[in-house]
Amino acid sequence: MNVVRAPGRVNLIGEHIDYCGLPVFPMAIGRSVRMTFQPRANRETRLTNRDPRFPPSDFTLSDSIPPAPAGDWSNYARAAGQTLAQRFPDLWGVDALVESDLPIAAGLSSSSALLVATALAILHANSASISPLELMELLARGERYVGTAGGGMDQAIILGAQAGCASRIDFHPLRLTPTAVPAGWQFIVAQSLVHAEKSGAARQAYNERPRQCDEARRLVATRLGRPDDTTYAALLAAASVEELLDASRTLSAVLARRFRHVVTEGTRVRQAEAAMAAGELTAFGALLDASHRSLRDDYEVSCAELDQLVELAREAGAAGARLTGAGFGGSIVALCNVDRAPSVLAALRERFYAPRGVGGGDYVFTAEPSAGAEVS
Ligand code: NG1
Repeated sequence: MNVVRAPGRVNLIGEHIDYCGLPVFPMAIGRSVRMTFQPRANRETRLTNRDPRFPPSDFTLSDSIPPAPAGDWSNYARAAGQTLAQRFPDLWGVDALVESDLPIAAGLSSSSALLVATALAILHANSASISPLELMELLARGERYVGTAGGGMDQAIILGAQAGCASRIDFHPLRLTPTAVPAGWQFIVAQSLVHAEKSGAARQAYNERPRQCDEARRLVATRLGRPDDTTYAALLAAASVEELLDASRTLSAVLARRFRHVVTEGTRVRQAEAAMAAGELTAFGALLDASHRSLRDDYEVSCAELDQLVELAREAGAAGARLTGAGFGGSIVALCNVDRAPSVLAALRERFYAPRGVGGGDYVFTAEPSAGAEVS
């Protein structure tokens, strides 16, 4: 028997810009998906889950695995199986038992953690090897099997995180650059209790955003007389943020807002990485706040519960807070000095969870920068 542990992640800053090819700045957290597995001598894969909400599921590894009905948990494992079978033709399957202490649909990437865990179990069981960067890219494309048009952040950080660090992830080409999280900093995650089910209702709203960003980029590039700039990175290299925002005035109001989020969030990622390296907690917190406002007002992916949590965290002494992950529900991440963490946690329990009758629940917790996935 072997065990693979694939952590969840909290994105610190750089939200909804990975699919625009711009750098993001997440860290892996201590909570994870654990998969105990053993090889089979045929192409079947049989999954069971300790959580009774997720019934057993079987599939045959092939380069075209039929999906289970939309929303079925096994689709993330099927995505991993199909993706690997396309890359390695003769893989055998595994018997696997899944356990997790990662909340579901909470913006902490439980789904990508399951996908990564399945992929590592199948690779290990077959003694198949592949470079980490190739696997990250393969699995980022592979997760689109479930119907979301996501970027590559989650698979990259789940596989490539370093303990004690957040990582800047650059795309095209993919690379990870770690920065140590200062000892006195404490990140806190608080769930909004609104499920952000990307395989369900949030999918359409999520997928609409990459399309809008693409259209906005194309129109601005044309307007600037640079129709061959086919990426945000090229546009940002060619013009200042001010020039880009000026050129975006001709867009529809919605596209101009989406565009403004992408280019300003890109700037905040660089500033946040520098603030962390310099140990400037107040500056990092202010960037979290600015990111939240941008996601709420320009990108329109927040909701009343997330906004309230962000406010409460700040009132309780956090240096800053923002929604994290795709939004539409899910969680916030707040940053505070480690001494302040108990009072921020207590304030959120008392003022957000207790009035909803779940004050004693496990909905708010500290997030420690953790290592990426591993097989033991
Ligand atoms: P979550 O929070 O797991 O729904 C999604 C995308 C990311 C990124 C974020 C928003 C997937 C697997 N993940 O994350 O690539 O775009 O939204 O920043 O689609």
